[in-house]
Amino acid sequence: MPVPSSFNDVSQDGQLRHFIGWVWYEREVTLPQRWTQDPSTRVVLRIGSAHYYAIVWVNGVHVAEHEGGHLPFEADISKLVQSGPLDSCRITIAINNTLTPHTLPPGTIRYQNDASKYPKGYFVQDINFDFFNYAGLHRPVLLYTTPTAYIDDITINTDVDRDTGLVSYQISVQGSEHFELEVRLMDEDGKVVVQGSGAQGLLLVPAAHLWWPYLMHEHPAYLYSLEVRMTTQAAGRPVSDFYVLPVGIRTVQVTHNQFLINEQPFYFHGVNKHEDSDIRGKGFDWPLLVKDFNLLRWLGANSFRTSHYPYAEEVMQLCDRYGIVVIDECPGVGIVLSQSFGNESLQHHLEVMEELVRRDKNHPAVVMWSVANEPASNLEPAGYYFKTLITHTKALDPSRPVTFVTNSNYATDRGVPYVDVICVNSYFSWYHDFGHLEVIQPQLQTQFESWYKTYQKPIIQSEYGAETIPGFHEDPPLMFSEEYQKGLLQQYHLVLDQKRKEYVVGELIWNFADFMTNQSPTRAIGNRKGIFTRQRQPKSAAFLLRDRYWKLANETGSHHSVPELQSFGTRPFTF
Ligand code: BDP
Repeated sequence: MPVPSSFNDVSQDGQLRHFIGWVWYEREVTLPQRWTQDPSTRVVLRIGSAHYYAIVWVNGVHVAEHEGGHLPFEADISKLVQSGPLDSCRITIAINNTLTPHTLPPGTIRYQNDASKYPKGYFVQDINFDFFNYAGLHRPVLLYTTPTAYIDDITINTDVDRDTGLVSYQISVQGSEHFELEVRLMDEDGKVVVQGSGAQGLLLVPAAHLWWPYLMHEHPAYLYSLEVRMTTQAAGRPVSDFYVLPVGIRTVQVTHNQFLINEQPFYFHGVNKHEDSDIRGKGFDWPLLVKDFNLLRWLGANSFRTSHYPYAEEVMQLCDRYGIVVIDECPGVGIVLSQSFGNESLQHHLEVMEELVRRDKNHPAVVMWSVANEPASNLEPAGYYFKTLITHTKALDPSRPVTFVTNSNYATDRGVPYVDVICVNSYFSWYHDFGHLEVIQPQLQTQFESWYKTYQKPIIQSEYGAETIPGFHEDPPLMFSEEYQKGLLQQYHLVLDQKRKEYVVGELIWNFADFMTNQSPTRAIGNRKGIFTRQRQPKSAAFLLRDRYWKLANETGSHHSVPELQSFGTRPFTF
């Protein structure tokens, strides 16, 4: 089985596509002698994402267990590979993709016991989310080394005082009590602009270049490099570890009706995405990723939400580099069963937020955390659940606003009192009053006004859209045609154009591209609400949205003409 990839779509075996249970990956690798014979080398096995529950052995010895896909985990395997007679190392990973009411996302295994209808032992995996439950090793599995005394973590926070950038840092070192830390911040030309020392400190950057979103500034996404050098002694020998972290200096604030980046109002005009493509499913793929970024640029999108789970770290790195603003969502999607609001689920959800914040806290592109999508937030236990979850997330990262995405009624939602920005999904004239584009304007106005009157918080239209089969044309528009998708978007835009002058701070289309789902009578081979097909070709609505986004960019940011050059090629990709 290729890695990284979902296992579901690479074979001709229908049973494997729908398989639920344990799958096993195994690979034998030969390690360099330096790794196996030098006890001052620490050897680490890192798994980028294993969906869903993973147990890992090295040379038959249990080294790690991890619950949850979409986030990395590691095991220190130095002792194992340094004690054996061999330079080889057998890595075995067992993965189980079963979802239960206490996993994230939750699911239920339903046994079909009626022997007159189903074979013996028949069961299905029920889920309450609308994407295919791809599984396997979705991201790279890596072996890497550090010295036994090493830089374990760095936390950066940035602020701005007039034209001075403030970069505070905190560095944690493992494996040594006595060490020295030197810190240098370099600009994009490689010039050292400020230096520091010690495990924590504040760097003052005179005449700082701020990190600006794409289309908001003529030089967006300015990144400094923080170089951290740790030196210490081990067994009488000098040891050093060195780490370079891109740093964007920017601020984020939320008022009662604005989302501010560097104290300027920011309007999200972007997309919701999925990690999804033909054959590889949710498997990480560089060409696909770069293509998607080129499409974002073509579209004039300045943002996206990582619906409905954390995306690969490489995605976040490109967002930093190109100024694409991110609402970073955890896999809290489809929390609708009352059992999923209990302590066991909450505890796991808190841990997932810890893992997510630890992984993504230093990305300037990440401006807000989303702890869930469309939970049953009207249920009684949802109040305590979201209060605890959001308070915890704010304690982990006091520098960013927190939200979750709701589709509940404004009058009964028990989670929204705790969010900083209200994110609302609605599907007027699609799931309700289907076929009636004329109801969109009054219904959307009522939606925005009700939420704002109740909470006086800024609002993002975090999803809206229509299923569209490319090549279906109907005028007057009929559902599923390209004209209907365009018509629906235009009706939403009329209201958004009024309300963005007041308190609506963003619009994110559902969805960037068509994506795979479970089979159902309402899904014609997956969800077709993409403005691009699954193969990343535009439907008519993509051109409509492109005109709109470039106009919005010109109104709210610096001036741009729709680029002739439709790719990020003006700045070379170097990794
Ligand atoms: C929303 C969900 C999203 C779905 C979308 C749809 O947040 O995951 O794919 O509806 O039905 O409710 O297309």
